[in-house]
Amino acid sequence: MTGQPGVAAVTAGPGVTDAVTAVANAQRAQSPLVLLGGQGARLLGPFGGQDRGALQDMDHVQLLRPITKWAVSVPEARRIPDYVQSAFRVATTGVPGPVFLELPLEVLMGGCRDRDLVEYPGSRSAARPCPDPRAVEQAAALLRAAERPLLVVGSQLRWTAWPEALAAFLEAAPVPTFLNGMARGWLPRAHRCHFQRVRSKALAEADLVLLVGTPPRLRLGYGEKIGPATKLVQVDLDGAEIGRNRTVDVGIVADAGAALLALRDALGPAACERAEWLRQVAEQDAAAVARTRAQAESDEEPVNPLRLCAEVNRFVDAKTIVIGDGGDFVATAAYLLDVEGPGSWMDPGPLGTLGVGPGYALAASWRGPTTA
Ligand SMILES: Cc1ncc(C[n+]2csc(CCOP(=O)(O)OP(=O)(O)O)c2C)c(N)n1
Repeated sequence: MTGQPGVAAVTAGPGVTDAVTAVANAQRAQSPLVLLGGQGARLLGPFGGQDRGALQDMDHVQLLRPITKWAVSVPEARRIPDYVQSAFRVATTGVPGPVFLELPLEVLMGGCRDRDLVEYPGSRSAARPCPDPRAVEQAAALLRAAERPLLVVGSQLRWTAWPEALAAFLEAAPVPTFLNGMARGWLPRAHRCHFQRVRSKALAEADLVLLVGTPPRLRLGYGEKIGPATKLVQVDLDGAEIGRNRTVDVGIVADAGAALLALRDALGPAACERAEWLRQVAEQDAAAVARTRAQAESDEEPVNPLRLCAEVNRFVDAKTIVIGDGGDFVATAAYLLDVEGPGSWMDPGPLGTLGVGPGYALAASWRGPTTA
């Protein structure tokens, strides 16, 4: 909610195992999280010792390693600041994600002299990965040549240092745009380029797709919803994601906002207005809304989910944070609710964990200044 890493502290053994689903959810959602876990005494003594059957003793690091960017046991008290700094650096650098720090009993209780503490001021850089200019030029050339370009922006936009980039890009290149995941709400519903209903049809009809901060996975039919002859420009924070599931014509490794601004600048005054194509998608979207109008106004019982969402939507404004927790219902709500602003939409994410709602609601109630 704040744009800063979440922090949780849990007891050894069952505390750590109870946190596993949440950590896995954060990993798939690319959310920064620092999990601090207890651990019994590693050294022989009155509190036991490693592998001697102490209460709550288990190998946490091995359990957490596949679902974190980094899982480690802090070896000595004087290095706690050093490891905590590294935990935050790893959680927030590149693709954000969860980190696990185990703190064994003697590390927590042993203490050390202040002058022995190891720490490094300035241990994190706020710099964001910016795109390779050659790739930007290639993408701009494709965009200039395209007759039916389409923009799909996903969750990585949440972490951009340039929150104004999406609107700025669309000023220069007003192309039909669909938002998913944590990018929902970043354009007002009434924005002339913003559509919600006909993504699959638009993907099939476009001759160029700009996929920004969202991989071609399940929601995009693993790339198959994009027509076979369609050109694809993919922007991702993680270069290893580019080309997954579908051939890519240009790959750009970068912060989503930085890439959009660089593309806008590369387009220059040769604006990419495609009025006829924009009108076509707008008409299809309006027709899709009209097709569901009867359900959105239906009095049937049990209540139609579209009707429920239409009623809830009357209470959604720029201050509302909507939390979707469920299966099909989340998809219905995503179609119908006019959320507005960064962080105004939260859903279970790619791991699809039911039950995230109460935790998300707690976070939403503590919402601090939004940094993105
Ligand atoms: C913790 C967890 N348990 C089980 C599932 C599997 N699952 C996915 S959707 C679903 C049904 C959800 O029903 P509901 O919350 O009523 O939402 P609906 O799909 O009916 O809108 C289940 C059990 C899951 N994703 N997460």
